Amino acid sequence: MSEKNLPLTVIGGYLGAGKTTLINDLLTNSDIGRVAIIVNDFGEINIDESLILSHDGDTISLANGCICCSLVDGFAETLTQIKDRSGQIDRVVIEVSGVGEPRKIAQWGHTPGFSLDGVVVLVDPCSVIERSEDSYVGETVCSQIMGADLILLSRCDLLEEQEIKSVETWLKGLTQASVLRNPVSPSLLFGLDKVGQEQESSSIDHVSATFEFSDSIDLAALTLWEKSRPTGVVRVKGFLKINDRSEEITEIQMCGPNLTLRASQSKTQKRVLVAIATPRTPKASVVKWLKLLSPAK
Ligand SMILES: Nc1nc2c(ncn2[C@@H]2O[C@H](COP(=O)(O)OP(=O)(O)OP(=O)(O)O)[C@@H](O)[C@H]2O)c(=O)[nH]1
Ligand SMILES: [Mg+2]
Repeated sequence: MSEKNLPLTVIGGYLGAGKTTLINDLLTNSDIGRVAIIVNDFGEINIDESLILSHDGDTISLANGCICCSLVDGFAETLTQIKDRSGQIDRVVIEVSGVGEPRKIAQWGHTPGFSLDGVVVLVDPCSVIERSEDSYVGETVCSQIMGADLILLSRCDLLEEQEIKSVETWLKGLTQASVLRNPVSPSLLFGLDKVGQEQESSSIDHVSATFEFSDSIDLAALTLWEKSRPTGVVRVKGFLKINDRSEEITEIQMCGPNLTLRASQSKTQKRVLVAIATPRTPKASVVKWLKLLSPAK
């Protein structure tokens, strides 16, 4: 008996573009069937695995019938595990790390038992043009865009109409993919025409550092610490216990210049920050900065 192939959607886009937010919106707001989500995060500790709503451990069953897998065992092994449960799953969504090449990851959609449904790339219109011109990250940002079957603009809430339009015009010079502004109906993300092209890229690795905290942190110390961020650090995320805040664990998000704190929705008890910096940033400076936040004994 031949079973139907599971449609596989790849969601990419540069660090902090809004990939995990999109996946959580899909899980909470829509009826897209039972989804297996694979999270391929960058850094030693997979923060996104905890940021996916209702996640609880390496492989979980969600109330609405989704499972979430971290990539501890690699793609081939993870896809085999999903295929073994294919009767319980309607589709697969992969979040590629913010420095990864979604079009390359899309090759996994040709694994027996799966069919590539499309590559969606999130683009942050506030920063994309500047990043595309950066000598270290420009190639990564542009090849992510050129590999997309659909571009989804996040953070349109933060820009004027004219600014968004000029980013849309710029994107049309780079890709044939449709460009939509998030939020969109989930149905528009699936069953895409394959217009994305894989690029030859020689991009250099980003730098990541992780620090686990045993003590709670004062809010004032965090605010001060954030201002001493070394040049090159483009993304920080994780969880902390912060004095002066009522919740047990606070989610920390830093994308570009913005620091956001909110009560963690995750069941994780981790207190850990992952910082990611552009290629050639000295790792020692990032580690030293993370350690500065730890209260002196
Ligand atoms: N204002 C605004 N903030 C957003 C939007 N989308 C995401 N964010 C915020 O941007 C931050 C990063 O979002 P994520 O969804 O974690 O981004 P990501 O692409 O998964 O990040 P990485 O996995 O680290 O590459 C979070 O604080 C989000 O709440 C948006 O459309 N508007
Ligand atoms: Mg993410």
